[in-house]
Amino acid sequence: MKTTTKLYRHRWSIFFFYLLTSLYVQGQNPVITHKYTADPAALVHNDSVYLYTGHDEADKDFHFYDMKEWLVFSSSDMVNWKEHKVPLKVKDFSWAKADAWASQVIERNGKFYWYVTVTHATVPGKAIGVAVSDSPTGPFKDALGKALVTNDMTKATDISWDDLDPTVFIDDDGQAYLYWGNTACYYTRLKENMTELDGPVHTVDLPNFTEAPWIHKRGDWYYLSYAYEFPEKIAYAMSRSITGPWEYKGILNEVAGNSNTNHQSIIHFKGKDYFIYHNGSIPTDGGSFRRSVCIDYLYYNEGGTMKRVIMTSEGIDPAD
Ligand code: FUB
Repeated sequence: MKTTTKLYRHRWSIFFFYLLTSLYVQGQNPVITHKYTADPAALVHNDSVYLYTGHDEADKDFHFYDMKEWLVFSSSDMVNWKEHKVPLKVKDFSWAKADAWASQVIERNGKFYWYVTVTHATVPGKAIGVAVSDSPTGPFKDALGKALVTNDMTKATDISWDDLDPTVFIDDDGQAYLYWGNTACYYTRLKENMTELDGPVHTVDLPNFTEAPWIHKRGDWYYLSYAYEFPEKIAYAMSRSITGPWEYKGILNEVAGNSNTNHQSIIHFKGKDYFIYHNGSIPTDGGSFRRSVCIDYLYYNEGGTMKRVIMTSEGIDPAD
């Protein structure tokens, strides 16, 4: 074969190799790299996933949280994420003074309710607020003009930061529940309007509960996952009822590299299950106060228990 023909074929093979590799989109962890993102809460709505996060803005020499706003990203495959305009800030709550900490959005009757942690301006300690929007990407506005939960309403611990990390779940009969807490895990019912508590505040007894409760349901099982010990692992309990009794099932995820918090969100999307969390793995300044959201697969055992999550750098393939 002539040398020119060989060269010609060689060039075409290189061209096809690059074409094929560029068509194959692979995920990566962390999934967002241009900003530090923390405390993921994912919502599946109309064939898309909306990923709500906090925004870590601490300087690398500042060793605590600096969080003033929340962010929202959307995706139809969980690999390619579109960032939307900043949908909510601490300053949107006139009664709050700081700390856009962990949150969750849920949809009811075409409205999107965003339950957030902030520091209250006048009642000492953390508080839970709720914002509302007609769209999953906002704009959101304070739904109440005051806090939904303040530190003086809960008495299971003496600390002032036990009213944080809200998670919301609507049961099959339409009853909504709010879970939250730090060192004590609290829950109560919400009224149908989603902006008023409906009855007393209860506690759930869970081994080494730190914070970050997340409720999800699969089949007939309810799951309550949560941050366990400190530095945090994620553990979980299962129940046949949203109000318990909860049976502790063990560790679901190990300490997430280079971050003392882990904060999980669990969803089912397009036939697969996902474990969404944060770590401090962005080189070289990532860490406990400069965190980044990651996504890995979640698998169940027969009988409904969950397999230990394997955290990866590669992340997931595009969902289809
Ligand atoms: O992001 C601030 C706090 O760190 C959250 O509220 C906790 O869940 C932990 O991730």
